[in-house]
Amino acid sequence: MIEKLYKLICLCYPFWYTMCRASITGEDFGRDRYMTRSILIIDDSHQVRNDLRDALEKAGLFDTFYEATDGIKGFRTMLTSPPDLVICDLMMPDFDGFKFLRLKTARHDFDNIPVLIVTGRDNVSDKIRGLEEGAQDYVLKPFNPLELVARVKSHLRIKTLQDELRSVNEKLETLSNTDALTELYNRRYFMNMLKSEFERSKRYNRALSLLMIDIDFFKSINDKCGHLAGDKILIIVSRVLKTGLRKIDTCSRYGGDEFITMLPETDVNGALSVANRYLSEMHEQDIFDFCKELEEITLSIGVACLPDEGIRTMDELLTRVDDALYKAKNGGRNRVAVYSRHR
Ligand code: GH3
Ligand code: MG
Repeated sequence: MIEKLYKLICLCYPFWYTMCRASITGEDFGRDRYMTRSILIIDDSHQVRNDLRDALEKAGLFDTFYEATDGIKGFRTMLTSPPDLVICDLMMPDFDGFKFLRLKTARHDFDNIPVLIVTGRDNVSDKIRGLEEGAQDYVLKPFNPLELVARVKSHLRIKTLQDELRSVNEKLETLSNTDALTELYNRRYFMNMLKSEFERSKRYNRALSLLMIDIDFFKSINDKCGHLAGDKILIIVSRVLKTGLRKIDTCSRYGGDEFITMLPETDVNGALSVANRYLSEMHEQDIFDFCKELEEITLSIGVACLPDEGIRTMDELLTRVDDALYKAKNGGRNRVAVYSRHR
């Protein structure tokens, strides 16, 4: 509940701040931001395109103007240069505004681009249809330039807020999946990824390997060199663990000084080569600068792999990789051990 409230405050803050700033300073909210904006005007009449452009240029709202003479040409322009706003006529000879709206609505990456219809057709059913097909607003020809500019400003203002919301959401999502100290994925994210990879591997009998990695004697590293040095070592280990992995691999901080790497489409030989690379890379790390009492940091690594008929659930796979890690620890540390049913 508290976490939800916190997220809500984080999400609303940019809106609240921008609104308050505008009302306190009397600043024309968003005017500066409009300066690097682009607009696409779709109309078969050269005269109307010019009039629209004139009105908007005078208001200084956009610095790039794209023009198209029908809906399909407009859509093609949008694909190569997505604008901040579209003004679109309804009735055009080859490809009308309704068809344009349908194409645009099918592309979710264009959801944040508002469309303002400017048309001579003053009947209610066309207005309703245009709005239902995805337009945000409606202006009749001959248009009043001041009204047009006011409406465009209003839609740009909403777009700015929506863009800010989207960016805050993306940042929140990244934060909620990331371990703050090491910037690796956190355990929650890892478990979600493992769930789907485990299902895929079981269903299609594909190889899947897990590496559970634990720093040797980390507690005594903290004791000897201090907690800050311990944190730096966690960061160094994380860098080693994620370097050289493929895009489909996932490495995360599992908790404390424990890490886990998932290698889809990788059998035991592939997993062993990654694990041995980890050991030798750790051997190369220079930690003298922040922990003079230590000669080197070593890791113990457990490996468990699918397909394995003895493993039916994801938890069983995690238990096996944990068993393998303990085998590596008990075997003397600074080594790799593979889970085997025949111990
Ligand atoms: P072993 O070789 O058996 O793994 O011994 P160990 O000392 O590494 O194992 P143990 O689990 O006893 O110690 C883990 C330590 O990691 C204890 C805890 O204080 C420390 N630790 C956990 N999280 C952090 C952290 O974020 N920063 C630092 N500096 N230390 C941490
Ligand atoms: Mg440890």
